[in-house]
Amino acid sequence: MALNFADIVEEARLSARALLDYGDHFFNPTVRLGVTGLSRAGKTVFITALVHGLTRGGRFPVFEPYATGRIAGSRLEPQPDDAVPRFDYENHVRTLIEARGWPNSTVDISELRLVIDYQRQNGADRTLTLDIVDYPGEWLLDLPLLNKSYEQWSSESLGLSRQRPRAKLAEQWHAHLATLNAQAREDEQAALTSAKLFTDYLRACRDERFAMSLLPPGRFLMPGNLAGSPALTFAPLDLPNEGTAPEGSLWAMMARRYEAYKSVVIRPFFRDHFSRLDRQIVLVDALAAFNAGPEALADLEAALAGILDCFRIGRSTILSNLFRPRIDRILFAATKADHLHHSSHDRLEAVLRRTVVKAVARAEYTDAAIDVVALAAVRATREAQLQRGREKLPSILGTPATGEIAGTEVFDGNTEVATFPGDLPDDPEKLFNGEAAFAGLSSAAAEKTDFRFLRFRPPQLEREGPDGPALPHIRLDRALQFLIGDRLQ
Ligand SMILES: Nc1nc2c(ncn2[C@@H]2O[C@H](COP(=O)(O)OP(=O)(O)OP(=O)(O)O)[C@@H](O)[C@H]2O)c(=O)[nH]1
Ligand SMILES: [Mg+2]
Repeated sequence: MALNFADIVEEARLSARALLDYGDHFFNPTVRLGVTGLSRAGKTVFITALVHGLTRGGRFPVFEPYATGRIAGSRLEPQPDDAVPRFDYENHVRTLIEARGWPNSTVDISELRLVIDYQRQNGADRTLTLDIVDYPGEWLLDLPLLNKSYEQWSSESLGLSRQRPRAKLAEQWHAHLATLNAQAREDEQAALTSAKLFTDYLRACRDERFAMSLLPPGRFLMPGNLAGSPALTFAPLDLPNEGTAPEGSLWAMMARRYEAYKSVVIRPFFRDHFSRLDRQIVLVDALAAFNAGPEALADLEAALAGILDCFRIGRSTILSNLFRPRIDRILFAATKADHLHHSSHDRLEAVLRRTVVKAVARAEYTDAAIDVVALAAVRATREAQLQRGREKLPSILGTPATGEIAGTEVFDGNTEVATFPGDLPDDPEKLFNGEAAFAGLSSAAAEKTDFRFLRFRPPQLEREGPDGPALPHIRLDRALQFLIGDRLQ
């Protein structure tokens, strides 16, 4: 690919940054861990539970350096980047443990530095600095746009919006689009209306009934301080297959703004954050897709392929080999596994593995090690057997959050109930066999769906030991072992 001027400037900046980081890492071994996932995937809860476990004596039998007693202690220290908000750890812990509530939604990037004192296997004392970076998965899914022209993006987005169940949600935007002539003079009002209707369509796709994942550009749904700016005031147009945008046309205006989005939003994210990560965990709320239906699961698969593409894109396109992204381990984690009986945990993992394996096969190559886990950063449930007629159903016990509904019952947030959330099939392939594979909210009434996952409150904890209560979890230690176990040898 020929480098343009923007890329060359970018390369110079990246090089300077990489040299600084290199010097730093040399004297002070550091792992920069990216934690990402689409909104509500469980990023904040994951980081809070991980840090709480490491600093306050969690139970991590599968995290080898910890289980064998080689970790002497972990503590928080001021983070290295002054311009990035600090992850609000203390508040999140208080909410989880004292208020038994889930932390509020977070929309920006944030960072936290954890320093781990440990003993090497040969007996020497060392420290490892773990910089944890929490950023929205929506930003990650923007990276592929770096390699796409406005025309390509336009035609792909339109194609997607004509498929089920998106087409129905895109009706208003499509109707407006049909009134536009891309070659006509540029028109601010047309751009504004188009961008608004396009954003409404993206928002409708994200609704829990549909739970679509692949919705770039990410900032359209979380604009932050860019709300209303031209870099966010564009939308796809129905364009001819050939030709270029006439000067002064609506087409040219949209294309210009699309390019502005790349330089104002995507490139800085790539340079300042993504390119500096060493390890990555991608949190996936597969249960939201099961709730919604087979189309949501197919969409999730496409989004995971898109995410893998990002890691490959980082390597193969922008800039020289020397300063390309250095992520060498990627963990895909299905979160909230505590909504399922343990007999289904391996099956949840199998579903995610099936999804990721296909995506890996499609990505031309990534030289990072990839693994998959089903986990619950905070386990909000216990297990029980429900007797229904002669059948014993593997169920879970928990306190549904205030206002959660099951059938005709509305929960008050204090009553513990046993529920049967639905069984995952032995063979994950069965879930992917087309539209009729299972019934979800996108096509069936709530009482007719195959899966129903209630939202539970965080667990009631017993106080124990000098460090206070440990948060129960599922397989969080396995995630830790894969993500940093090798750096603590
Ligand atoms: N039972 C259970 N629920 C969880 C767990 N992790 C997350 N949740 C639920 O998922 C919701 C979202 O979790 P967050 O950690 O806030 O997700 P996030 O990815 O940070 O979301 P945004 O900040 O909105 O992007 C929480 O409010 C909980 O309801 C878990 O381990 N167990
Ligand atoms: Mg969050």
